[in-house]
Amino acid sequence: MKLTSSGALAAAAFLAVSTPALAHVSFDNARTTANATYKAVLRIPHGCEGQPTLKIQVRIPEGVIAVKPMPKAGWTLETVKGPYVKAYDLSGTPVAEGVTGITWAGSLDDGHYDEFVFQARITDIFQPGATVYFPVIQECANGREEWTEIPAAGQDPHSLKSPAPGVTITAAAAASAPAPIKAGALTIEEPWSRVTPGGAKVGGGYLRITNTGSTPDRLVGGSFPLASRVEVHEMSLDGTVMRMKPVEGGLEIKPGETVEFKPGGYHLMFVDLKEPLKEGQTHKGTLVFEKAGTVEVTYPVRGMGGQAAPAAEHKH
Ligand SMILES: [Cu+2]
Repeated sequence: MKLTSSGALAAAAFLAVSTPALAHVSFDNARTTANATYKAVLRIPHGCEGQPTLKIQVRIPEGVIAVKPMPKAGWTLETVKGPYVKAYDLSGTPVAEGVTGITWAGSLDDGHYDEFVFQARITDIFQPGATVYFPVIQECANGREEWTEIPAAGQDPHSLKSPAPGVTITAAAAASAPAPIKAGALTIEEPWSRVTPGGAKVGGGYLRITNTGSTPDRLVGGSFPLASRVEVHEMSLDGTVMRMKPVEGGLEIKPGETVEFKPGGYHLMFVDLKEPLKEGQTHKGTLVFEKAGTVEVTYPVRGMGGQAAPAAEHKH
């Protein structure tokens, strides 16, 4: 946003912190998975300092393909096409060019709100946890707002005055979770493991175990194909440092209780890894319970993005 006085700046900064969705151009649904069609609904909440909006221009970033804007009554629609930096696979067909820009031209009063829609396929050059930014230029009768700022690595997007609207990529596995595993009175859900940096000797296993029965059970061990053994670990605070240690005698799962294994909490430790765990792999291991016995569990390996745990987690 363009601002004219320090008073306005302070007020706008406050507004941006408390109600960013009202102040900024943004997407209605700012989460999607890679390699799926994303319906982008761009919200234009106001004009430029009281002026009506006459044009909305969206720049399509590299790695976003098969873009189709939706025509809008009362607005003319134009697209710019061009070559991509590289060819992308679209259901088995390589595509090397496509829409790189969209312009809607019409008029939208400053006191009104409107939405502009396009669909696009965000390719898997974007990892889960990444945000894909679509710079937008809003032209008005008497000037323009440039929603083109992209946060640097580690920078809080809320600290930007005119951030480009972004959509965050979520892990596909989370969007289409596999069926829960049933073993006796236990239900095991959403197992996953995390990529390990080269040379790491341990990996982590995460999932959720619910005891639907009326007696306690106990997780006493397990197996993982690339590890020499599997331990159940918990995190605890040692002074100011989080450390992990094996749970002695196995972990009790009480009747009616759900135990969450997650980065920074209880986790399965795959000890003495023979090779690193890579994104996209799946590994079939087992969990061993006192009552429910041996249960087969398949762990998809996911990236670090959005799931990063404190580095201390892997210090024994
Ligand atoms: Cu551990």
